[in-house]
Amino acid sequence: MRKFSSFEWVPDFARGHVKEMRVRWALEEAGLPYREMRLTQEEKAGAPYLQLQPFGQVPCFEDGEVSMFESGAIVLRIAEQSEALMPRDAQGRARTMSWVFAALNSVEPEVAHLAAIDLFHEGEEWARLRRPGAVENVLHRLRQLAGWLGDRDYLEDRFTAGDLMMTTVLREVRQEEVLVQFPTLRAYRERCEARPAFRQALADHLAIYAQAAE
Ligand SMILES: N[C@@H](CCC(=O)N[C@@H](CS)C(=O)NCC(=O)O)C(=O)O
Repeated sequence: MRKFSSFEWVPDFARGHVKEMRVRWALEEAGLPYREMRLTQEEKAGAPYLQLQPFGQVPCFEDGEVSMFESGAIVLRIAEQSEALMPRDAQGRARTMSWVFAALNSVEPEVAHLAAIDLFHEGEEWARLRRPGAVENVLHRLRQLAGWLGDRDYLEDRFTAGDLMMTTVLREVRQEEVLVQFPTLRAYRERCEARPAFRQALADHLAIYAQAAE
């Protein structure tokens, strides 16, 4: 049975955005059954969990054959086992992997930098000075992404793990001043979020915190 880690509690701003969502969504797309390993804040820093995830983060993943960590690597592992996430031909596989890495390495760093400024450093002098440059870097990447996407539904000719990963990164762009400039990316994100697998994953993820509040 496949198993991944999640947190039994996270602050409000993180709900719906914890990186285990990527794994949950991938497993739903693939139609593979799974179990969760819900961690307390103490457990994530404990020696047993650090054997599974050296940085004390979620998600980690086990499937009976491998034990691994890093959401991108885990999603690719699941994609290897499901054509729903990655075509079987060499070119299709290569393009899927390219987009997974593009989301994580080319787009996410800029998005995460701006998010950190707005979520964690609002009002600090350095953040006020840095913010315009950080916004411009996000705009630049999103202009390039929108240019590639054009009027396509997905990054390639069908939905892949690359779209899954890119959507989770675009979900971190919460600045209306940025979003308003990219109607096609907003529509792309919403198209991916409308997939039944995403909706199921999000509902199951949010249910953790609804239970915690009871
Ligand atoms: N690069 C890692 C990042 C994972 C990550 O940032 N996880 C966050 C939750 S979204 C976490 O566990 N934060 C707790 C911590 O860093 O102590 C991945 O993609 O799996």
